[in-house]
Amino acid sequence: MQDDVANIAPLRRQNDATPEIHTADGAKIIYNLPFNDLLFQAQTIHRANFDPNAVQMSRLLSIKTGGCAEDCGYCSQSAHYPTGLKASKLMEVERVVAEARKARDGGATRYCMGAAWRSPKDRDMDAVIAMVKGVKALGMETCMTLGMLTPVQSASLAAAGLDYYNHNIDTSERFYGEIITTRTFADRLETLSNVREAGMKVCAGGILGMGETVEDRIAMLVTLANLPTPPESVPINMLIPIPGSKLANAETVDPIDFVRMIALARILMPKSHVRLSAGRTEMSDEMQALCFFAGANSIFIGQTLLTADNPGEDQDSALFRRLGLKPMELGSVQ
Ligand code: SAM
Ligand code: DTB
Ligand code: SF4
Repeated sequence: MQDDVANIAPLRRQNDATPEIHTADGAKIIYNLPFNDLLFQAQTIHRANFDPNAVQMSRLLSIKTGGCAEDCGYCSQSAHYPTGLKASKLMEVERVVAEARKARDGGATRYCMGAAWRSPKDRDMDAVIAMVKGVKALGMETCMTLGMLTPVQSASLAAAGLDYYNHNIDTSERFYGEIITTRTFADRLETLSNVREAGMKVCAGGILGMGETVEDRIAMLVTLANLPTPPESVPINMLIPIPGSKLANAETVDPIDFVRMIALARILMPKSHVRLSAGRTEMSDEMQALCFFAGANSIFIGQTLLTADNPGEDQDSALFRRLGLKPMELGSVQ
């Protein structure tokens, strides 16, 4: 079995000038392996690349909430849907840095700042650059997600010391237009390329549970794995249904299918951090344990994501104790 799988998806050497190209058909064969074979394969690859018991912990802050011009059907922050969320202005730099300090003292090694923008306005750049510098000075890794970026904006964030930029492709190219109409899948890829060109690390993933097919989910991972350099971080979100949004009543994802996707992400992108992102409040400890076994090795900690709930610290430390997991030290891998 091992050899068969290795033939379908040879371990690509990342950053190689001639990387293996993954095909949707090959990825589908892996996805449909007997569950035990799939998990064994994923765990074997995981162990070859990471400490299997270490999980990276990031903390999120919404630095600018709500009132977004985009019409993303899953989002609480889109102005196109009556989600009841109150919009607010860009936070002050000092407040952001103070929140980051608290997160660092609570064990987070990376601070992720998110803004409900289609893209940053030039007048906002000085403030976000000051935030990057202030958070970096605390000794944390920095990540931002601000919407689409031009090459110039990407370069100035990189120069300020921004380590990661999060920009999700969310789903397959085929299904994208069902979820978002105010921008295209190609727009997303263009920003990812601008971010990469500017020398930042890329965080890009998507959401499961928006009414997409299994083929759409696989196509999303194949797109990410086939980028010239795959993302260093791949967040896999389970849709948090937002009342009032277009996807308020979307059908939930089968937990076994979700775990299969984590395993596929681990196999297609052996050296990337696979992040078990939104939706953990609805996952049992057992489901999360299977996700970690399948290769997930990063989570968001803290009571709130951007606007929605996340398991709090007490719950996560109990889970980590039950599973013998430990926080990943900064700089231990990658
Ligand atoms: N405005 C920026 C953008 O769209 O790139 C950054 C913030 S946006 C909220 C970041 C990501 O969060 C989205 O790309 C999406 O993948 C995820 N997300 C948003 N709402 C979600 C929800 N209700 N459930 C799961 N994931 C969600
Ligand atoms: C990602 O993929 N998930 C995070 C982060 N990147 C920015 C955001 C999840 C948001 C969940 C919904 C909310 O809190 O509003
Ligand atoms: Fe705006 Fe981002 Fe939400 Fe889309 S996902 S509505 S771009 S905040």
